[in-house]
Amino acid sequence: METNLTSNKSLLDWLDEKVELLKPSKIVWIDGSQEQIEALRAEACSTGELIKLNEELLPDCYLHRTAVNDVARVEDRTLICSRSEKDAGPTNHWMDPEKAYKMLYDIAAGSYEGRTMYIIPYSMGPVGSPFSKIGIEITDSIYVVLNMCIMTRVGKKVLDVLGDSNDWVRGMHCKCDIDAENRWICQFPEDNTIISVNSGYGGNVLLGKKCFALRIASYLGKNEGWQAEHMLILGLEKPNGETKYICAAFPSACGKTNLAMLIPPEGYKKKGYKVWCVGDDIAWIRKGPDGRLYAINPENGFFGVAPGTNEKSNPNALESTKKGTIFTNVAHNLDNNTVWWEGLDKNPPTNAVDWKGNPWNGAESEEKGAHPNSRFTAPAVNCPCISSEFENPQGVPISAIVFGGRRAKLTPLVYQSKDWNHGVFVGSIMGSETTAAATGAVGVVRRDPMAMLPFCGYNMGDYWKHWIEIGETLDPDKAPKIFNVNWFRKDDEGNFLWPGFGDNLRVLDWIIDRCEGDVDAQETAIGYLPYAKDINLEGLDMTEADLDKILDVDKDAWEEELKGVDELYAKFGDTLPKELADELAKVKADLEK
Ligand code: OXD
Ligand code: MN
Repeated sequence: METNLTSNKSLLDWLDEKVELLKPSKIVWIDGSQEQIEALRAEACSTGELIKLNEELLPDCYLHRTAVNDVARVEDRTLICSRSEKDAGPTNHWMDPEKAYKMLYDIAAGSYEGRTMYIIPYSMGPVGSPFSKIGIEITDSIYVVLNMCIMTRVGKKVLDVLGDSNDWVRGMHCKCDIDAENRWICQFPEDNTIISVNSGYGGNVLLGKKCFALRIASYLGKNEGWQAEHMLILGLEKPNGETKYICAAFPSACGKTNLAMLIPPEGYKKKGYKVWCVGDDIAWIRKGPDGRLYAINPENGFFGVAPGTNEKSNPNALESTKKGTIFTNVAHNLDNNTVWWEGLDKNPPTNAVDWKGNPWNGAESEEKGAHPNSRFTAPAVNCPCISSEFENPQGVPISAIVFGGRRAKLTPLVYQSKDWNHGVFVGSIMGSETTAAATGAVGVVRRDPMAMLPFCGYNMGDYWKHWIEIGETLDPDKAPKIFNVNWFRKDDEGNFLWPGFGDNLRVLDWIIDRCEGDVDAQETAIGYLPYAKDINLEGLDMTEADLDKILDVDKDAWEEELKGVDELYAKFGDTLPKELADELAKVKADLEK
């Protein structure tokens, strides 16, 4: 065994067990040094696991292709293995932990033979911050190591902070044979443990991200009095230099990265508005000494959806991918050794290789060059609008929490909840059309409470209760105000009714004005809606009458929608918090008025 980087007994004992089980031919501790990263990149290129891209155009950037059967999260094979099935709740897939360990150990046994076991010590959150948590991931994939080195803070410094503590999340990843029939992503919240087998797709194997920072962390947060949420964090700087922070939860592939890095429309830019990105996917939130809620982004990079990212939709994300980035399942332009994806520009390469590894001519082919869920893994420091508070160990104070989904009909552009508990209700009834980020049908509406459906590590009824209890500890004047947005309303011909992207700042502007008490709103059964005159349309080819079309509350359609909520709530039985049942009854009664 290579020299240990720590003398932590709980860790060394755990590693001994895993070596015995997995039988690696070699063991490598990831120390976080640039030399080690370089050596691993070179090794991965020599085996074809990575392709080095054009050093002048894309310095330190690489391309990777996953197996064709392994391109997204697999929700039906993602299990919460709590001792009691009820603790996983009706919206998670559950397996008895004893049975799950046996199944997984049988699959994993001997699977590192002839391979190297990499030991990755990583911190979610700035190393040593009171918000942060430590994990150890073992893996037989260099791709995983190099992605973790971008997405998290990695290396010896993490072990130094860990010291002798037993408070760390155990993560075991085994590629095995990438066999879809034996693919499992298992969380054992009561054991601080994650086991992932037979996958090489980021969301299933970068264990710091969904598995730890959401599933395990949501459970830790419930027990320790804080929250782990599927939320971006952005700072909106006003012309007077003041910055207000907003957390926003949208389901996967619904534009969190775009909103987090938004470029203000011309008129706003001229006045001095700026948007600063603290995080694009995950927020850990806890009460600060002044009684307000503070959030950190536990990640250190962006694992963003490539298709649709371009100079117009998200120049900051595009810029973030220009160095030190790993691209996964995009098209490879052989003429200049760069990458391409649908929606990057109007000039697909003609001499290229598609995401499956086949020759591809973008001018002629009917097939896509990049997979719809192809990704870039980019260091956060590359982002031109990264917030000065990104590394702040105390986090940033939150003024507003925003929920949202992808809904062609029904949900207005924006509305505000009436108070905290009503806001929790608004989050709990979120529905969104499904995307390519998970396997399964795309474009069907499903209920996705707080965008946490695939990520809540325990019973969602208890999770809602936790939200309500957090609210009870907050002085209402200091609690963030809660909103819902929908950028995706369409007319009957399928055209979007709101321009989206940078123009979403117009809605954020209204949200902050509401938080400051600077603007009135109309009270409706579902919440407070803006008056059309209060959304700034300057520079847009849109009238107040156009806006009114997406600031409506259609009573019949909402009554239909609430039937879906009845069905969702009914699944929870006695774990449904009474407060939410009351909120639902109130909205129904108000719709009748
Ligand atoms: C993601 C996801 O990768 O939500 O962030 O799937
Ligand atoms: Mn996500």
